[in-house]
Amino acid sequence: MKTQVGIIGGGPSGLLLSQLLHMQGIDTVVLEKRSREYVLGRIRAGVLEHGFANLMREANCGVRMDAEGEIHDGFDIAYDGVRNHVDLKGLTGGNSVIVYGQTELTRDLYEAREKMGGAVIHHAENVQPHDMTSDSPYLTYTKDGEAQRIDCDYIIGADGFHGVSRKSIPKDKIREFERVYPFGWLGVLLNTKPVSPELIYAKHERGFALCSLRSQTLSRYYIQVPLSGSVEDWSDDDFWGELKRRLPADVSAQLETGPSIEKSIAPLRSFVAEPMRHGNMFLAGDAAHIVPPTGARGLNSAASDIYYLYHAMLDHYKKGDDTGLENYSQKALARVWKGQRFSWWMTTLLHQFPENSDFDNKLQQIDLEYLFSSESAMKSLAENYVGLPF
Ligand code: RFL
Ligand code: PHB
Repeated sequence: MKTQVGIIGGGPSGLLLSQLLHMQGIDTVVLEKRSREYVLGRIRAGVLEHGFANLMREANCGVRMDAEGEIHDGFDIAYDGVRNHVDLKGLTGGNSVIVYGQTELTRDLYEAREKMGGAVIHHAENVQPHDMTSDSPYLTYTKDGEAQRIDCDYIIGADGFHGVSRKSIPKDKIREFERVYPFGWLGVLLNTKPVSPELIYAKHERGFALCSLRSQTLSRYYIQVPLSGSVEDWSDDDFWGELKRRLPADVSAQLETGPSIEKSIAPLRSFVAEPMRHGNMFLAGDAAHIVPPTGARGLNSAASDIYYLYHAMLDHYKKGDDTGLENYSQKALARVWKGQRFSWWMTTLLHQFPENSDFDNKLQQIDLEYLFSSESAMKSLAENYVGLPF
């Protein structure tokens, strides 16, 4: 088989790029290891920047997002039993975020790919990129026990943190930067009215908590947990007890609990691989960088990679101009690192770190007090949360 752009990974990054390029007449094939149902069963992001939303619209995938997604003009940070409001709209001069689940967004992308007859191959096993530094790179994989090969102009590694793309780059050609946090997030999803129409991030001495949502009938809650335990250690009742202890009393009193329909633990990690290109293979999204979810940057950072790659590919195929491809890694990384800084800062601000000294804890408290007392600090938070320009 032959294509112009061979994409490894059928998550939001790979699907969005495939859809955008196909609409411009550029041929792509997406190789996804898992089934569509499996990909859609992963409950992940919930908060989108407008830059991302615009890309979804440009990809002809924005109709349901615009109809069902919620515009959020602000959120709360609870600390010491008090809710402090972050007025995103006021602080950024009119910007906001959209609450629309990654599951729904991925479903929209799959449906759009299907409608256009886009090639998305599920259950592609043993995917491997080859000859990445040559002018004729290719992909091999196994499907239903048979070996397959796809020749392409370019390979896109959009196969997430555990994918094969980044790992196929020789160790001396890539540098990795990493911080692993000594805790994870235990998340539950349930069919109840959210405790608050807007998100609440809570700092508490027992650990961080987050009240989020997917819609006004679907709630998503998280608590910081040690990595030593497993999800089986947490009954729903244990979860509600712990969440209530960490929220301000008035919020806990209003919390509607119920049976969880999903429960999982996500470890927290900051990670960046540089450069995001090896010859004619380009990395995008979680394959190249991940953040702790605290600042809601992960999927949004993936979106800016796709924006840069999409325009670079357009320039190459439509104008014969390779400047965008040459500059892709540098340009993408400049924005990625700002997202990294913000996610690290918000994580550091709001979590309990078991190894912290009294001095560290005091500084954390002062950082929060300064934030709530300074409009400049609040503006900086808001500008990063709604997403820096592409
Ligand atoms: P994905 O979604 O991991 O998709 C990669 C795809 O590649 C497939 N794959 C392979 N395919 C073929 N061959 C192989 N060898 C392969 N190896 C893997 C996988 O099956 C998968 O389908 O990466 P992508 O597309 O770059 O998307 C990134 C986002 O998923 C991620 O950044 C966000 O979910 C992060 N995130 C959030 N981001 C936000 O912007 N806002 C949020 O509010 C937010 N909340 C979150 C989050 C992530 C979380 N977890 C669980 C990590 C909340 C949580 C709890
Ligand atoms: C979510 O709803 O899953 C979510 C929202 C905001 C975050 C992280 C996760 O910062």
